[in-house]
Amino acid sequence: MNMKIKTSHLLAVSLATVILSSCAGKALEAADTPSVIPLPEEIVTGEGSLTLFPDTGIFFSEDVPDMYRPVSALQRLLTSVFGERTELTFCAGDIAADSGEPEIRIPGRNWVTMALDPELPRSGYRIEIAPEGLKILGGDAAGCFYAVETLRQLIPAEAYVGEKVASVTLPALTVTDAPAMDYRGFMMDCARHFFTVEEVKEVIDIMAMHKLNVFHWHLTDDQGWRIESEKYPELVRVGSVRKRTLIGKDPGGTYDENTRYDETPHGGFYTKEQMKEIVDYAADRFITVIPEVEFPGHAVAALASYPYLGCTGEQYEVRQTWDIDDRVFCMGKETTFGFMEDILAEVMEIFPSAYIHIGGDECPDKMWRKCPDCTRRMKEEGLESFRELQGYGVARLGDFVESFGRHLIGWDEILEAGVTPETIVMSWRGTEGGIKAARMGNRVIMCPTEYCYLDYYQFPDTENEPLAWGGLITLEKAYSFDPLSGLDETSSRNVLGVQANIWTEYISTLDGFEYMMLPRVAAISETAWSYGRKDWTGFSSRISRMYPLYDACGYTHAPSSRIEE
Ligand code: TNX
Repeated sequence: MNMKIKTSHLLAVSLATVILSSCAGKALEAADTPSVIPLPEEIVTGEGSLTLFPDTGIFFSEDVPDMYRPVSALQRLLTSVFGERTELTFCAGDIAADSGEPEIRIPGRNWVTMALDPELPRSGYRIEIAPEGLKILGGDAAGCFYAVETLRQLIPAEAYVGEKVASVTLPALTVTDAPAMDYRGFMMDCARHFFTVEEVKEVIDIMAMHKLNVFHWHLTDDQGWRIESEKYPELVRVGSVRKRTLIGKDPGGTYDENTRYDETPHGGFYTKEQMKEIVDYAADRFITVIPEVEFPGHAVAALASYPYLGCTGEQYEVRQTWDIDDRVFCMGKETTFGFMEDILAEVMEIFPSAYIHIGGDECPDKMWRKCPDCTRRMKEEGLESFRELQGYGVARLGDFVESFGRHLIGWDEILEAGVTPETIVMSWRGTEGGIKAARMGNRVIMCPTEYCYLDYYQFPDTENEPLAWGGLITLEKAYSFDPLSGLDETSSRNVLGVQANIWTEYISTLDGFEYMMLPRVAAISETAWSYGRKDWTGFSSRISRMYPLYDACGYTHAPSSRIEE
């Protein structure tokens, strides 16, 4: 037996046990019918129940790569229920091959056992709750982590607020689960409005609660550049701050003396350390961060910082209004590519993700048409249209990113100019682009505006809602999304998964952001995790059990009463 716990620690453990168990507190009992979002593959109820106490220990099999992540997650979960717990509640050792039980037992302690089961799929897990104990088995460490997130929902929400908990009783049951889709994404726009590291972390927590695993971080746009760069300090000094912010609805370019602005400058950026901190925080929750650097459109903040990056060299201001801007990166001058390659190299050093997002959306060619450098480039390269010029630029950066062993992701506009087979297409203007790309053999992420744009209104009576971009995506509408519709089995395999997006033109606070995210992100997460077993009636009853959990965690969400209307 390979015991990693020392006798002195054992003594400390039992002392801690005595202290903790002598504290009074509420005794909670979970509902008999568990309610979990996203819907697990199978829940089988058993006989009897299990009661967890404040001294619940965590016994985990050692020598499993990354196991410390789900173990820490479980420790955090138990702490949020029972209050501060001693580190000494951990114990690493062998799990007996025959029984699957820890080979040691400390009398008087209840244990959650966490181990791998090679029979389970990647990211899959099984939770076995029985009167004898609680066992978490994962196909890998990620699977164990998702089991912890399910356990969070099996515990009554009252456990996470108020008075200390003395015990939690859970009905005996077995949950068997695995994700249907590998890519379960969420995009946060931190360019239009800046959110602090702590706020971004809370959004990542909400993602983890819903078993999402890719955080697409929109970091640059016309209205702000948020990435600290050693080589290009003006990006932060100039590009990260706008003078003022449009208040109210964007009138579509017809601004006059009646247009209202908040005259307070708005800005912010992330240092390299902060971005790495986010990468690590997300990794602990099995979430990959994919950074997005917009190119060649949505570039005004970059051009304001370094005017030579534009076609005319004019000095611009960081943009203060929304919508599409004509001022984009010059595609003729070599300096543009030098800049983008330097930035991408810095970005790839911070973000270890296999994919790097290059934007590519909404890029007008008005400046290129008048630019001698751009037209010369077209002649030299034999390019017949301005879209081909955009394709040329994206392909160059694609080669650069590939030379680092990474792949490019772009919004579906990049299809118009031709893409390499390695490029991943993010389909946002409907699913047509995604369908076309998947049929071509490219990998695809589906996030059409119609279902996945959570910056759109969620209730039809928009006058009573915080100002939003427009559109209407009710919870039911978001839930009804079928990302594989229109695809045969072969091309369906190219769909990596789905993503919800929140753009922040009209969202300036974390509360406002969470209001748009919750509960609709739960619907998108169920499409990604539970594809093939979705059922709106079941979801609409299960979602009502999420509100107390959101409240207990301090997350703002849309009101449930209006959703049930
Ligand atoms: C379109 S989606 C955009 C964003 C806006 C969003 C508002 C995409 C690739 N581009 O720049 O913020 O609509 O919903």
